[in-house]
Amino acid sequence: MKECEIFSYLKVPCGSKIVIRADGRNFSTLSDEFELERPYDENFANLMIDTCAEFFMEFSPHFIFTFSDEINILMSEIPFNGRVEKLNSVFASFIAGSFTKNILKYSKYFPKVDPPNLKPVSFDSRVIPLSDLGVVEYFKNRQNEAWRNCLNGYSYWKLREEFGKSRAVEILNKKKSSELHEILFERGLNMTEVPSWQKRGIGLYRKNILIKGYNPINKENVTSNRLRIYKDWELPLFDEKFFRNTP
Ligand SMILES: Nc1nc2c(ncn2[C@@H]2O[C@H](COP(=O)(O)OP(=O)(O)OP(=O)(O)O)[C@@H](O)[C@H]2O)c(=O)[nH]1
Ligand SMILES: [Mg+2]
Repeated sequence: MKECEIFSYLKVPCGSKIVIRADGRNFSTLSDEFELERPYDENFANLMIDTCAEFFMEFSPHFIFTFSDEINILMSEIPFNGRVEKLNSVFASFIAGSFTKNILKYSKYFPKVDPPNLKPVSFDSRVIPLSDLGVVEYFKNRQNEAWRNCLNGYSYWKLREEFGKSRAVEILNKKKSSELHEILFERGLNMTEVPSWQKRGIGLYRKNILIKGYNPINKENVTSNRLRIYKDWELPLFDEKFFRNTP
């Protein structure tokens, strides 16, 4: 029957890098059930980041970019012999398991969550093979999506407070981004003051961090460099230089 497992032969093209994009299933419902702050909830962002960090420790990717309920993972060394079925199923299940476990850590911030009755969360996953240039374009594109999401999210929730759901959707229909800025500005929100992580997303990568210590033998303070997983809440706009300099 092995010959019936036709998709198990599907592999990532030789020599290419890949991005795996995982996305939370039905997180609009989850955000209502957890009563997340709108449009952004910092505890939810931390929960996503802890999940990304756990993934980093397990699979050593090159870079992770997350915003909203999506996680973009850049791998240059590809495990499972590049088998697409393995990559999608193992990564999505690891992320879902880690996220579900980490909810317990944050449950005090989500009073509506009842740990014994917690429903398992699931993520979908897709594999995207990319060239070096394609990697930069891909992440620029996702960062633009984070920005659109941010502008639309603030506009929608501001208008919804004032006019209710259907009228807010009607007003927002086909508005240009300059008009959205205007709508928000008139209501006292200047987008330049919105935190960077909401506009540009959050990145995880390895970074040399200076560690201060004390050498008891020489009785002197010492410093050393260690490669640590760095959680970047202040990402720049992505460009080639960013990906060249990320270790
Ligand atoms: N309130 C709140 N909601 C969030 C936050 N981050 C993500 N979300 C929710 O997550 C959803 C993510 O969008 P989608 O992935 O398109 O929606 P989905 O319901 O997960 O749909 P599928 O991915 O197709 O299953 C948003 O629509 C929000 O409802 C947050 O910080 N606060
Ligand atoms: Mg989703």
